[in-house]
Amino acid sequence: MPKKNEIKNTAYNADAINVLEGLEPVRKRPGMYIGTTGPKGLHHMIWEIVDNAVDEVMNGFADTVTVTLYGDGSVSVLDNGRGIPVDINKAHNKTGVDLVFTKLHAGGKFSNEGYKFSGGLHGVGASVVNALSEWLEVEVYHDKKVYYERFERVDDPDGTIHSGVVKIPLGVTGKTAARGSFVRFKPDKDVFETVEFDARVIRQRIKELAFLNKGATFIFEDKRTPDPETGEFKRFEYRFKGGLQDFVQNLNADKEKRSDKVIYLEAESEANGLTVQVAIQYTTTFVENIISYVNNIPTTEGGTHETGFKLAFTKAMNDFIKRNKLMKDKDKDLQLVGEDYREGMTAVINLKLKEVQFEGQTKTKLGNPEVKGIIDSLVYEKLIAYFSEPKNKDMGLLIAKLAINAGKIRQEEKKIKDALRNSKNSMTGKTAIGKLSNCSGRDYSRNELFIVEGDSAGGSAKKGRDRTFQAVLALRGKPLNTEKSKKTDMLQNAEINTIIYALGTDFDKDFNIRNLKFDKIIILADADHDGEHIRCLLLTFFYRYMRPLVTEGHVYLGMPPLYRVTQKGETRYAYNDQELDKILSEIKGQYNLQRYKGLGEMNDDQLWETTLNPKSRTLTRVTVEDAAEADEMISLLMGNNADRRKEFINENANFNKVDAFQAKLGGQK
Ligand code: 1YM
Repeated sequence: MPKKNEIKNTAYNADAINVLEGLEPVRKRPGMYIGTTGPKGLHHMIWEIVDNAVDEVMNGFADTVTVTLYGDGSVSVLDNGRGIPVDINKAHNKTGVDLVFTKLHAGGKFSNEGYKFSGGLHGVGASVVNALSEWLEVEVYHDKKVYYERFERVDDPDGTIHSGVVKIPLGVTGKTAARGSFVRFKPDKDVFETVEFDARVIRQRIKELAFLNKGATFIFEDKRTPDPETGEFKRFEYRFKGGLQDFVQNLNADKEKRSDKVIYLEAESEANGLTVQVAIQYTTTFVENIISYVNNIPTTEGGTHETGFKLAFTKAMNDFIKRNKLMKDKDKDLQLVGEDYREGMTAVINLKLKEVQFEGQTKTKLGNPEVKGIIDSLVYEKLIAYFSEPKNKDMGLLIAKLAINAGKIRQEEKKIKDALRNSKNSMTGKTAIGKLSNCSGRDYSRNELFIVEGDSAGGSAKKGRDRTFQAVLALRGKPLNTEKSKKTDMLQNAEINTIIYALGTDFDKDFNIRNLKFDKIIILADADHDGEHIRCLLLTFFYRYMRPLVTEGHVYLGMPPLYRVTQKGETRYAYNDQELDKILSEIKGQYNLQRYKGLGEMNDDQLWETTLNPKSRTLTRVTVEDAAEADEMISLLMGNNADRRKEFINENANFNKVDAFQAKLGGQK
């Protein structure tokens, strides 16, 4: 409890005390409110405020949202909506602003009138952001006036910390013609592991929000450090008139298209007040890429909306094929299945829903059971209408042709697979085992598989490992680029085949994580361009064909050191240049410095000590975002669109993904 005299404005005393009581639990257990105090939680702070601004956009009151990073570690969000209410709410005897920023679970908005959809993964709201900030300022532009309020963290002499305390109560500070809300805050460095915002993460999300909210403008400004050459700050402005259609085209930008046409449909269920938008385009890849959102939140684990969509699509296409008699007599045994229609499909689904239930490992799976049937019938109806328009018939014919082809290949693959399974000297049997140096233990929850670049590093790893739980697979060359390959080729590629066999899970639609024989799959590649390429190819494979491995956190990047410093029999390793500088500044006298150009230069003891031994090594867990990024990079590097590649490199001049990837490898010790 605060001492009364510490709060300057007596009129606000009562409120302030309430506030302190209200926000205390958040500071005590930040993880409960934002999931983690790591980088993800830090960025979550921004998204909580952005959510409120985007709600204004979704409900038609605002059309511009700006996120700005500042040199003092603070960040602001601005919208041009109605403005957070500044009048007193009678029930609570507080202003709207105070309620929003000081009342926990102020999930119940002022009024439900005109309020439709809301995002917010945790729905914890702006008060949590306030509680976890050193300070937070709000400006509301309303009725030609600027309203301002400031909250701050207060430290008692006895060390007790109160955050989110009203420092300057809400009052009018000026005039304005604008309307909207502006929130600026500085995350508390005592709460978060890091308070460094990642511009790439923010820019990516801002762009995504622009795709999902068609016509609205989303701006990201990084005012932390000016460009050394131009002296200007980086600023990105996104506005997509085509919304989801632009999104799909952007996803496929570096891929070869079956047709430039994008199928787009939009439907609304009056009864449930639910709306759904879908955009679909076909590429020449052999994979299905469905991305879905609910109220602007990515549903990475899918859910009932995706299921409903797939059901509808399969039914509509089955109807189309029947109605147009597209199945030849000789194909009469061919039973097309849903996957046949989705090979090469890129689709984005955006659902707006009032009462959302998230479930799954990472709470990114839509659970609402009623949604499946609603989406199924809404989308089915729209698709039937779409394909019956004469101008869209070509699209239906194209998809039918692709699906029939895919169905035939599926049958063929099954034959090859069965044959491989049954044949004794196949890659799935002895040969595969020969390439894999398996571990002896059978505790799958402890076992680790190292996929190692090159034979010589592979050899060291085989010698250096603890063979009771560590298996090693040495890659000869580069693994196959699985994005451009047919599944039959993949099955016949030794590297890929061995990985599939070693993991025990099978792949693609037959993938089953319950058969996984390793808890960790650790990619060990050099910190150079080749190594980067290998990492990307493997991640692309896992992302495309064994995604749960990634989403459930089984895939890791090992991190070998770059330098070895020895002095008088004592050895130290440096994983990046800064670390090397630090070590060298600490030691006096003669020393010996070795720079590892690759994993292959390490002997088995050194490899064990630095990279294999769970007690001393450093691993980086691969996130879905990392893997998706790798996938995007592969598309780009492999793609034949030189202009796009150039554009990409320009766009990413300061956020270079390759660099970022490498920085990540070198930076996390
Ligand atoms: C920079 C962040 O928070 N904008 C924002 C928030 C609200 C409103 C408008 C708003 C909502 C409603 C009515 C309503 C919020 N108001 C509340 C609460 N941008 C930002 N813009 N009038 C204005 O939902 O009915 C919570 S958020 F609860 F006070 F109404």
